[in-house]
Amino acid sequence: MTVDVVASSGSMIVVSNRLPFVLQKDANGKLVRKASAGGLVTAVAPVVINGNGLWVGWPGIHLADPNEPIPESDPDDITPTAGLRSEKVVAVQIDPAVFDSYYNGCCNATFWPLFHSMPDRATFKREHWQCYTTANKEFADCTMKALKSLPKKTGNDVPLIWIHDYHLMLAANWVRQGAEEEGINCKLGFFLHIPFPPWDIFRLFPWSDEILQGMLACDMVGFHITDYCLNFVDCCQRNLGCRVDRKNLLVEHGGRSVRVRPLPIGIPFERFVELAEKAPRVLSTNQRIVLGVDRLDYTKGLVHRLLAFEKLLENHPQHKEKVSLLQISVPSRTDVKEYQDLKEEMDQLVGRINGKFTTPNWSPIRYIYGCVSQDELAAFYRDAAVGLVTPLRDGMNLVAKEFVACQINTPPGVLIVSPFAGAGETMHEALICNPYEINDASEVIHRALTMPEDERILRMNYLRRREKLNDVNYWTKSFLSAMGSLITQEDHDDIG
Ligand code: GDG
Repeated sequence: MTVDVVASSGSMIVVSNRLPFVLQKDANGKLVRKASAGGLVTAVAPVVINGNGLWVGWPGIHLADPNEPIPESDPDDITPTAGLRSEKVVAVQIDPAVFDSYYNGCCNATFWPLFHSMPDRATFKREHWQCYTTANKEFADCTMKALKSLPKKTGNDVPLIWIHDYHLMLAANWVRQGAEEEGINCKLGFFLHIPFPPWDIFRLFPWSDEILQGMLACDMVGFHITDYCLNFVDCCQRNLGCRVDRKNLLVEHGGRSVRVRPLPIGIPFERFVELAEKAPRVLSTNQRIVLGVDRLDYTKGLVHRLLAFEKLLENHPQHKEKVSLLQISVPSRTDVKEYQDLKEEMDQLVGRINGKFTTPNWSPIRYIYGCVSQDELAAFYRDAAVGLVTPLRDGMNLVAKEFVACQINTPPGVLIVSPFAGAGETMHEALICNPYEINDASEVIHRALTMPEDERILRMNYLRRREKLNDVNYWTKSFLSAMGSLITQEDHDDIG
C-alpha cells in the first residue's frame, strides 16, 4: 500500500534537547523566534502540527521568568516550524548551572566521545551525571505535563512520545512511571542519532546500567544501522542479564518486550535537488574541487583528511595547480577546550600545507571556518568533483547524502566515505576509505579524481536513487510504522 501522507494515528509528542527553533532577545529586549531548517525539523514538524501534537525542548535561552510566554513565529516565516504555534510548544527551563553540567559536562564531554568509541577523550564525573539525571527528570516532568494537556479523544488515539538522542536517555523512565500512575495509555519511542558503542566501551561508563534501563523504558529503540542495534542488545544482555533475541532484535525487560530497530535517517532529497538547480555557480571552472563539510569536531577526522590531501600532492604531483581541497568547518562547542585545541591544530596544519605547495595562481587548501548559506552549500555540493566524507566515527553523516542529492551535473563527481560512518554502511556505491591510513586515503582520492566518466555516472545514479527513495519522510514513516502508529493515505482520506 502506498503512503503519501506522513501522519501518526495518535497525537505525537516530540521530546528533544533543543526545540526546533531558538528563542532570542531582540535589540528591544523582546523575545523572538529564530527559525531552524534542519532535515529532521522539516520531516517531524508537520506530523506534530497536523496531528494535534506537541514539541518539548529547551529553547536555547535561560529565561529569568520561566512563565514568559513563547512568541509566535514571524509572519514572514516560511520554515516548517512556522505552524508550530506557541500552544504546541513546551519550553523546558533548567537551572543554568545544572544545564551547563548536564549539557557541556555529561552530554558533550562524556557521552559524545564515549559513544564515538573515543574513551580517552571522555571525562567521568559524578556531579555531571547527577545533573544529567536532574535535567532528564525535568524534561520528563514537562513531557508528562504535555501528555496530560492533550485533548481527550476516544477510540484508538494512543499518544506517541518520541524522545531524541543521547541527551535524554533516562527521560522515558519517569514518563512511563508517570503515565502508569495517571492511567494514561501511551507509546514511547527513542531514536539515537549517534553510534551505540560496543559493550567493552559502553561499560566504561560507571552508571551504564541506568542508561540501559532508561532506554528500555521505551516500547521501541531505534538506531541508524544494525551494528548499533546489535551493540545495544549485547549491552542489555551482558550488563543487565536481559533475555534477548538477536535475530528479531528484541530485549525482554520488566515483563515487556522492547523492539530494537535499524532506522537509517535520510535527507529532504527533493529540497536539495531544488536548491542545486537554482543556486548560482560560485566556484571557478578551471580547478577541480575536493569538498569537505563538517562541524569542527574531533570525530570528523579533519586532521587525517588534510594529511591525506598533502600526501596526494606529494605522491601524485599532476594534481598540483589543478585540484584544491575546499574544507568548510562550522564552529561547534567553541567553549570546550578540546574543540579550541582542534581549531588551533587545523589552523596550523592548513598554514603549513599551503605554505609548502602554494603558487601564485593556486592554493591547495581553501579553508572556511564558519557557516555558509544553504544556497552556497548546494552550489558547492553540485560543482565539486569529489565529496570527501571521512569521519573517524559518525552515527550516519548527512553531508554524504546531501552531496549526492546535489550532484545533478553530467558527468557527476565521486563520493568517498569512511566505513566508520553509518553512511559508509548503506551507500554501497561510494568509494570506501579508511581515514586512519593516510597513504591509502590519498590513493582513494587519486582514484576518485581519475575515475572514468561512465563509472562515475553508474555509481552516482545508484547512490541518488537510493537516497531519493529513502528520504527523511521515509524515515519518519518507518519510525511511525515501527511504533505501529503510521496512518496511511487511505485512513487519512477516511478521516477527512
Ligand atoms: C548528528 C550525528 C547524524 C554543515 N555545514 C554547514 C551546514 N551543515 C549542515 C549539513 C548537515 C548538518 O550540518 C551536519 O549533519 P551531519 O549528519 O553530518 O552531522 P552532525 O551534526 O554530527 O549530526 C550524525 C545526524 O545527527 C542526524 O541523525 O547523521 O551522525 O553526529 O545537514 O548540511 N549547513 C549550512 N551551512 C554550513 O556551512 N547551511
